Amino acid sequence: MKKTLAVVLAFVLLGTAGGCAHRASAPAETPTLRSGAPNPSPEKRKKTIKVGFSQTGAESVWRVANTESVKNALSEKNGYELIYDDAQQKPENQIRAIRNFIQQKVDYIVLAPLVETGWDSVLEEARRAEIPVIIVDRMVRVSDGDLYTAYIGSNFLKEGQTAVAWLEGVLEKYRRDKKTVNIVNIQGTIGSSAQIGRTAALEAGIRSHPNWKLTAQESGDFIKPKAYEVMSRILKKTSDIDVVYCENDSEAFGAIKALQEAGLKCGVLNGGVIVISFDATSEGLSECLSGRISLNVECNPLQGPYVEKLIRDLSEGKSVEKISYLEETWFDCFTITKDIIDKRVY
Ligand code: GZL
Repeated sequence: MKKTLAVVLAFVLLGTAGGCAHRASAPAETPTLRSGAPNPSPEKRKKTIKVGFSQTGAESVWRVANTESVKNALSEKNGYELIYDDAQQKPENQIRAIRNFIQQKVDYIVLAPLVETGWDSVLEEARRAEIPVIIVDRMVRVSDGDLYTAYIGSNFLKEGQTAVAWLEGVLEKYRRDKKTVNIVNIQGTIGSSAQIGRTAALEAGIRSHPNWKLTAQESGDFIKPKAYEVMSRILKKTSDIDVVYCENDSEAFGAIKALQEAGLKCGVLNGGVIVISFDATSEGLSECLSGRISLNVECNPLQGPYVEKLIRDLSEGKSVEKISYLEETWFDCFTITKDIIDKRVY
């Protein structure tokens, strides 16, 4: 059963009255996970739990926040021995790291998979070694769902659908819903769940709006320099662009640099190109406050406490949810405030 975690932490960050935050709806029956739930003090725990954590790399501010969240939760003072591996954006490094964790006889493996495919055999090795695997952030596509014990991350398709619904509304508000809308899609790392979901939502939106045209689509690999290079190349061919749909903040920063160098304004409030982004990092929200980013859909990297709870429950023999999504919200240039940004932790 899929479950959306009502993340109390997010409520604290965003505030409620006057927060102007838009709350992605969580099913009413979703229990609210008490963030900061008291960890059993190590002396109460029989033994230290040894965890191997394979992370994609450090490609974005989001990723650094995600790493810190997991490291802080699986800390020595919380009763864990964490073996961390940075794969430098190479899936083969993640496979090597998982094999290394198995040799070191860890109790649990946490995997943030760079891309969705290619995991069956190494996860089978972990299963044979009877080491539970928890998938975080992006998802794996495997032949046997029992190759991992639990997943906790984001619903990337829903993030993209939020962006498309917002775009429909803003085009109508500015009476641009009947004219041709030229859209550039700067995709994330091809084959990653975040890219697959966010791209799929945009492509579905384009299919359902005959006046929406996909002018260009290319990967910026979730990093600023690549997005800058891609956007600059596209601008050499055309500047008749209405929307740039970037699949994370780092890409949006690169695209905005290129758009400004081409003499184009950014932001619907500035009468310019509508730049859409994902992650809602503090820097990304500052770009929203300036109006250069028109919409920023949150992708919550603060997964550490929920991973720790999963491991704690498993180590106490409790059953756990197979699939859990963190609750996420969105911000736009019309409602973002400095107060909201000041409360963000990443
Ligand atoms: C999303 C995550 C993506 C972020 C990017 O959960 O996988 O990877 O959106 C990051 O910033 O690089």
